[in-house]
Amino acid sequence: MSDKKNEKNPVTAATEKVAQGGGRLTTAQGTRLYESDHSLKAGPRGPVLLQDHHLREKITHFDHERIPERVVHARGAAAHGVFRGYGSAARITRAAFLGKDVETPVFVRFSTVLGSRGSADTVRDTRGFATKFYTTEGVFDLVGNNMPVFFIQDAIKFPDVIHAGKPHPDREIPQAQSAHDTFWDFVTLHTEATHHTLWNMSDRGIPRSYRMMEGFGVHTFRLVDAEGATTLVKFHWKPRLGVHSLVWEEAQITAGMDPDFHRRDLADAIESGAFPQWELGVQTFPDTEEQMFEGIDLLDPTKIVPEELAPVQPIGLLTLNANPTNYFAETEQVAFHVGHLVPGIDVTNDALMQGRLFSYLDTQITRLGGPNFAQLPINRPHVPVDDMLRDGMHQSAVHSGVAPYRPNSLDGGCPFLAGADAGGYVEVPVEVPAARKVRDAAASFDDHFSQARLFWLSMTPTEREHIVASYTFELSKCQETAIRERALTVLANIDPGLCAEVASGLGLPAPAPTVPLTDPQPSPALSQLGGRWPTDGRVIGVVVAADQDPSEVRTVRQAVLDAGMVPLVVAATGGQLDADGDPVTVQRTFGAARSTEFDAILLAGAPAVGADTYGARDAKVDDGAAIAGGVDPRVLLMLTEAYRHGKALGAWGAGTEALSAAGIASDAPGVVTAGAASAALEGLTELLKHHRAWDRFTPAL
Ligand code: HDD
Repeated sequence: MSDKKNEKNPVTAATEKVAQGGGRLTTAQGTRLYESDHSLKAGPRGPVLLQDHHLREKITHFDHERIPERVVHARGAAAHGVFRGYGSAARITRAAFLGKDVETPVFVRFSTVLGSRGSADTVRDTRGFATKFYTTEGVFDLVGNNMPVFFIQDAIKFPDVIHAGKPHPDREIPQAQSAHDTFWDFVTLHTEATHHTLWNMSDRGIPRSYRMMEGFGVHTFRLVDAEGATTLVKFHWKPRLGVHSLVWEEAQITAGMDPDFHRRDLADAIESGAFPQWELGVQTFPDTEEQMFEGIDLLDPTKIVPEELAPVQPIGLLTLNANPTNYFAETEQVAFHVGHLVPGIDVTNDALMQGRLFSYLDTQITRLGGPNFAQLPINRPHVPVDDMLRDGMHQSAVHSGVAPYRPNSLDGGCPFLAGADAGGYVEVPVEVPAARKVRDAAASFDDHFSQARLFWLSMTPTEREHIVASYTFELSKCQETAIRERALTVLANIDPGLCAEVASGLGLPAPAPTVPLTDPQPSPALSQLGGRWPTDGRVIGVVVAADQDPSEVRTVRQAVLDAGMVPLVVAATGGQLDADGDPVTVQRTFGAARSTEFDAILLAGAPAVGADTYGARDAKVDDGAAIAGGVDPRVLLMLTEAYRHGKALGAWGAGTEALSAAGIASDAPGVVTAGAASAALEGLTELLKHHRAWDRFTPAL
C-alpha cells in the first residue's frame, strides 16, 4: 500500500492539536485541578461531601453522555472526502457543485438499517449511503441506500416496515436480523415489499466492504438548468473497486469474530492511503406529464429503470480521504435530510420522498436535542448562514442586531432575498393536476412482482443459489408455518423455480403462482459477477510455519504492499520473525486469526501441530487421524473455510503440503501453487481481481 496517509480532517484540522493536548486538567469552567482521583471527603475514611463541585460536574456530565440512537440506521461509519464535478451535468442542472472540476468537501456515512448502535456490521440488511455535500450554494444531502428500491411506496408505511423488522417488542430479539416472524409477516402481507426483500436476500444484503457497494438515490429527482428546463433523474454511485459481497457463512462468522468489520475496513483503507472512490452518475428521463419511462412509473420507489434502457451517465467523482477525528462529534452527530437541497436539484411527487421531506428534520430535533443541530461543526454549511432563526436549546451563535424579522427597517432591511439570478433556491413551478383528495396510489403501483422477476432473471446461477439459500435460512427461522407458506406464494409469483427450491429446503409443498408471470428482459447490469477489478486494500493472510525462512516472508510481504494490498503475517505465536537482523512482525496468531479476515491466503510452509496448539494435550490430537498431516488444526480450519468461501489460496514450497492436508487439490479452482513465493503471489493477485473463485460454487439452478 502506498505511503500516502489519511488527509487532514477538514473539520478538526485547526483544533486537532489543541483538545486534550497536554495542558492542565481543568473543570468545565476552566479552573485548574490539583487532584482528580479522589472525591472530597471528611477525612480519608469519611463520607463524601456534597460540596464537591468537581465530583458532581464530572458525574453529571457522564450521566448525560449518551443521546438517543437513530431510530433506523443507528449503526454506521463515516469519512470525509471530496467530490469533483465532471461538468457533464451542467447541461441539465445549474447546481454549481456539478460544474466542471468544481471540488466540494463531503462527509459520507454508511450504515445498516435495523441494528442498534453496537450491532454487528456484517448482518444481512440494506446499507445506508448518505452523502453531505458542503457546496458553495449550501448543503446538499443525497440520502441513499445500496439498493435502488424500497420496501414501501408511501412514507406512511415506514413505521410499519420498521416495527416489523426491528426486534420483537416482548423480548427484544433478534438483534439486527430480518430472519424472524414479524419481518416476514409484514413483507408477505404487504407485497409491494417483494422487490426490495429480494435484493436483501441477494448478495447485495451482505457487502464485502462499504468501499465495494453501489449507492442509489432511489427516488426520481428533478434537475433544473439555468433556463428553468427540467429533467428527471435517478442518482447512482458506482464504486471503482466493483460491487462485491461476502458469502453468508463468512458474514455470520465475521459478525462474531469482528463485529466492526466494515467500520475497520473503511478506516484502515483510508488510513493507509487506499482512498475509496465512487463515480456519481445519473439516468435521465424526459420530464413528461405522466412521469413514466418505457412503461415504468418513475414515482414508484419499488421500481428501477434497467441501465440497459437508460444508461448511467457519469457526472462526478467522490474520493474519501480522511477519517473522522471523533466518532461522536462527527459520525454520530451528522444530520442528513432529504430536504437539504441546492438550486438546480428539486424533488418529485414520489409519496415516499414527500414523507421523508418531513421525517428527517423532525427526527434530528429529538436525536440532537433541539432545533440548532445545523450549528454542530459537522453539520455547518461552508457558506455564510443568515437564517433569522433564533434561540432554542443548544444555541451557540451570538446573533447581533435587533430585528430578526422581515421586513424590517431597524437592521437596515437585512438580510436580503436572493432570486434565482443571485443563487436563490426557487422551486420548479410544476403544474399540480386538478384532482380530488384521496388516500390512494396510481394503478401502476399495484404491480408488485414483475420487477422482482426481472431481478431474479438477471442473476447468474451462482447468485440464484445464494438467493435460494438466504430465503431458506430466513424462513427456517420463522416459527409460524402460515408465514412460511405465505412467503412461498410470494416466491411463486417471482419464479416457480425459486419457490420450488426454497419449498424443498423448508420441507413444504411449493404453491402455484397467484398472479400471471411476466416475461421481462433481464438486465445484466444487475449481476455482480464477471469482470476484473482493482485489488486495492485487499487483505492477504500470509500464514507462516515455524521452520519457514523469514526473509522470504519479508519479501512477499513487501510485494503485497507494493501491489496496494494489505499483508497480515499469521504465525503460531506473536512477536517477530528474525529475518537476518531485519525482523518481520507477526500481526495475527493462529489462536486469534480467522479466515474471514482475509480475502486470500498465502501459505509459507506447513505449520505443524505444536505444544501451543489448543487441544494439543487432548488425547484426540495425538491420534494421527484427527489432525491431517500433522498440520496445525487452526490452519486447516482457516484453509477449509477460505476454500468454502471461494477465496483464492496460494502456496509455495512446503505450503502445498498444508493444502493437501486440508484436502484441497492444488489444481482446484482458485488455488495456485508455485515453486517461488513471487509466482504464487502473482497468481493469487490475478485470482483476486475476480473477487472469488466462482467456479467453486455449484450452481443449483
Ligand atoms: Fe430514511 C435515516 C435512507 C426512507 C426516516 N435513512 C436514514 C439514513 C439513510 C436513509 C441512509 C441514515 C442517515 C445517516 O447516516 O444519518 N431512508 C433512506 C432511503 C429511503 C428511506 C434510501 C427510501 C428511499 N426514511 C425513509 C422513510 C422515512 C425515513 C420513508 C420516514 C417516513 N430515515 C428516516 C429517519 C432517519 C433515517 C427516521 C433516522 C435517523 C435520521 O433519519 O437522521 O428520519
